[in-house]
Amino acid sequence: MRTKFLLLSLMALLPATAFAQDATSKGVTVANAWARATPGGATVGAVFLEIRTDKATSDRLTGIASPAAGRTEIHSSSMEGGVMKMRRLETIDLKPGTALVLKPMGDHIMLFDLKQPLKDGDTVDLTLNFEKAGAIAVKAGVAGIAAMGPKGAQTNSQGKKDSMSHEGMSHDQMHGDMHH
Ligand SMILES: [Cu+2]
Repeated sequence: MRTKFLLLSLMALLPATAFAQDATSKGVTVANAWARATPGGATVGAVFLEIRTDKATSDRLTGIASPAAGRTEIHSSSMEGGVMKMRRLETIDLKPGTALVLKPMGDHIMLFDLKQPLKDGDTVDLTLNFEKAGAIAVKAGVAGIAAMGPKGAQTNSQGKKDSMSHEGMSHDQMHGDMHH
């Protein structure tokens, strides 16, 4: 309890621009959560983050919830014959001592039926549910529409677009008939 109180106190001292909040439960840490801003009218968004496990911890991500969205899904991306394909994952197994990095072009979390567009500078509340670690809540900072990483860690701040990203293409095109 004491540690938790101390952490909360420290977090309160962080400037509002420091979005990334790590959260840990039973050897599972969720870190660097961020989302991309959505174009006007879009009702689908994407969230990226890292899930790390301690050396002695194995677990399974079983679901994600967000008050910002009607529904969330975990997706994997892979190139098949030069085409980016997405597949819904029901769960993700976490091996001991690993860091699973969800990122653009890779695995990601989709937010469907967004209550409102995600705007640069907003934060999105997320709760990740794990089989053993239980619920871990984090806040995802919303970065620019073409961002390739969280704020403060952007590698292509020039807004260089990757042709495979969700943006520039509707999610229906991107995901084919896999949802709804
Ligand atoms: Cu997707």
